[in-house]
Amino acid sequence: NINLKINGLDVSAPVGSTILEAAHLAGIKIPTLCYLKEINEIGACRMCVVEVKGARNLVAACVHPVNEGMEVYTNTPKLIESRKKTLQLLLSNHDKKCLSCVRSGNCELQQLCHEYGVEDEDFYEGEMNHYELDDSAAHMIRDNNKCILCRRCVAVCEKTQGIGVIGPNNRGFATMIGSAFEMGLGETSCVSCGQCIAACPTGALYEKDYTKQILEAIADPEKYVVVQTAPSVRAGLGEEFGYPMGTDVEGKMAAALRRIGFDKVFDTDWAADLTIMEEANELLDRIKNGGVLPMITSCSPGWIKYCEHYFPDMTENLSTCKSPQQMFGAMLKTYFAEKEGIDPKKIVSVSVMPCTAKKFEIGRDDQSAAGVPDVDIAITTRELARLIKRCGIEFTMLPDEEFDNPMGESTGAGVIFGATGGVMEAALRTAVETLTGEELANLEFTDVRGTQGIKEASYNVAGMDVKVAVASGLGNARELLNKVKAGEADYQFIEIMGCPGGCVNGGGQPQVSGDVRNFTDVRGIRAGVLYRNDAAKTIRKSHENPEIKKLYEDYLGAPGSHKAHETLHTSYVK
Ligand code: HC1
Ligand code: SF4
Repeated sequence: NINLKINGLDVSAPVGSTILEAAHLAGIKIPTLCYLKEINEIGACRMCVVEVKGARNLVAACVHPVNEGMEVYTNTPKLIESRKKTLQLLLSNHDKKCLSCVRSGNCELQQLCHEYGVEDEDFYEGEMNHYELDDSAAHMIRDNNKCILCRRCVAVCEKTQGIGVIGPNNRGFATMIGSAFEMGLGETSCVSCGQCIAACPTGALYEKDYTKQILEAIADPEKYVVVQTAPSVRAGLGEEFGYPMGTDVEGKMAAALRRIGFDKVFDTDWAADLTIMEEANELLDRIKNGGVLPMITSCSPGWIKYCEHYFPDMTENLSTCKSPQQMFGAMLKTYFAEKEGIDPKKIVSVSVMPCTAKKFEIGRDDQSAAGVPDVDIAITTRELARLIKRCGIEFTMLPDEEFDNPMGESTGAGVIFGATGGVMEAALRTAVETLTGEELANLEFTDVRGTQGIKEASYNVAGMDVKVAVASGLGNARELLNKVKAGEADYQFIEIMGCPGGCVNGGGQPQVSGDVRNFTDVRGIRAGVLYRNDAAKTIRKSHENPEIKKLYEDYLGAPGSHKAHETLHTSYVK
């Protein structure tokens, strides 16, 4: 360890720590803005400056390593004045429409201005840039008038996702973040993952909001409006209402949706169980009949788009299963509509997702089982929180309520879909029991759990070696797929999720500010909600879901049947 003094306090920190990390260990917060741990460590914004005894200039704590005997000061008047000036300079070229800003209340720039007493927003008056909004992508808006050039989005897109469709254009005062040749984001190979939104400290990046359309549909007596909620929404939504990260708000969420006025409050988890039935069947079929292996999961639309753009020769490896969101919509407008005698054209199918790519997925081809789109509106967890607040619902005072039946019934296998490795574990629970014909002694496949970017495991099932791999975050996916292509691995089944950690860390989840994110295992804490939810269920295997069994008996026949193929499977473009 290295011993140093921070603000006169003795501090000991591991070798290689930065001043920022050492201060954190000692309970001292140094403000940051451009810094994202392991993603954007460029020391550019100057918010984290500190004084080091003997050093001539102020140093950036986020990148400066600690040395033995170092004396650091983090909150002298000089530093506070310097940070204030930095903020004033940022504001001098910032569209300060804070009242209506989507990030008002959790904007990191606003928070710092507040903390540093920046009372004169127009201190440096002068020329300002004016940019057109970029609304060309299906899922998001880019508003460069609120961009502070921190480059967090650029780094996430490039490093974490390995995509790199945004970067700085021009120089000096004219510098702006955008795509090459100033193309609209929608014209690039952006995969709609929304990880850039999650990384943005201000209101420069945000999802396309469809809350208004939902309220209009609900108010229309001609419409039958049904909502489904993704596994991960219950693991994140509470953060918007002051609950600590890691709180399961499933019951309150169902109650809130009912009070908003949806005709049925259903659960994507039900469709996740259905996905497992179809996907496990497809896997066993490919293994037995010489189909293309490894088979790769297809629930994450950011991943699907990535595969189509960057690994077009591997689209045959993708499972043909629609995602649970789309399977849900398909069954809603066919099975449920027929059963209840409702015209599918009158149904408005709404999904709440931790994901922005789901907004893109609903418009894909071959996603309309009843001749109308399976899902009409996909909103994020953040939009749902907005909707709840706009409807005057006191979330914390709500009772816990249940989902409606039949499409609200789910098993523990369905809920773990939201964590990396969860789809794999759910599929294994069903595939192994189908292969062996015996009940699993232990249904927790812990090798595929955890937040590592790439995981591998091998299981001996009925005398056969089944090799599997799991990757989350598209940079990790690329690494894994290159291994497969180079013949260095012979998996039969791979799970890939577009966002690092899986859906719990999706681009549509509640914003987590940089200073929290840098020192918190957000993915692990939210995933914990799903694993506890699973462990508390009496039924934990998809093939034992009574409502799914009934769906097959009454409507689909068997997994992989003609009808199942017509409604629940899809195709890809190369
Ligand atoms: Fe996901 Fe899925 S788990 S993709 O990560 O397969 O978004 O939560 O809804 O569709 O079920 C997201 C989450 C979600 C689908 C399921
Ligand atoms: Fe990059 Fe994803 Fe943002 Fe698109 S949505 S610009 S792929 S980080």
